[in-house]
Amino acid sequence: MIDLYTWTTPNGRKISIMLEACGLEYEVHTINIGANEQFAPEFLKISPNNKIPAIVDRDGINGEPTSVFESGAILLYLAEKCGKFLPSEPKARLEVMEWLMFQMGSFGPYLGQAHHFNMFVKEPVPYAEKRYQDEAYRLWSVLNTRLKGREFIAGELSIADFALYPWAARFEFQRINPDDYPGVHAWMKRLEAFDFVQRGMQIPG
Ligand SMILES: N[C@@H](CCC(=O)N[C@@H](CS)C(=O)NCC(=O)O)C(=O)O
Repeated sequence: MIDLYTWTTPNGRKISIMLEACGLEYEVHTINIGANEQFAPEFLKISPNNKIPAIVDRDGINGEPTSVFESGAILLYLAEKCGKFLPSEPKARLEVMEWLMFQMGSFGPYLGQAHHFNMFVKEPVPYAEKRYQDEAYRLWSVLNTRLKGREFIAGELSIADFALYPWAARFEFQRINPDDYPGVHAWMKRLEAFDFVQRGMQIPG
């Protein structure tokens, strides 16, 4: 059994999609980041950077409870645990790692800033709005180029797809029209067709 600490955001949904795809049993614990629950001392013990997602695998390393924070680390941990969605062949594995890190370092942090300055800021900040909007267009173009003629981001369906999809799915916050990025749009539809992706995207309900 895995305890999943999460909220209704793309980073949380990467992990619920992965848990659903692996068919692992898990219990959802909501951490309402709007109510500052991420700063509770009990949560900081498993997620020292006060962010969701985090997991505790009750039957983890050496059969002992194992906590993991940072969504990229969690995806890698779960891929190793369930033996799926991360190839062992070195070249294929490297490609998955590259696109997973692209998500962790760019197609997430910068899009998160676009969400903030487009949707949640109290006073508009035109410089920041433009900076992150331009970066959103650029990042979607990078993803679009990569996905042209490919079914998934790196060979077979992988944790890199699960990391990228929930961020792409928030395209409205990024003022993106997916029709302008046909490679990404077709890939999103492919991902959306998986029932485990649909279930993962509903967590927490
Ligand atoms: N690099 C982290 C980022 C996680 C993250 O930014 N989580 C946000 C929600 S999507 C959060 O918990 N924010 C609460 C806060 O910053 O106080 C990861 O990928 O796990």
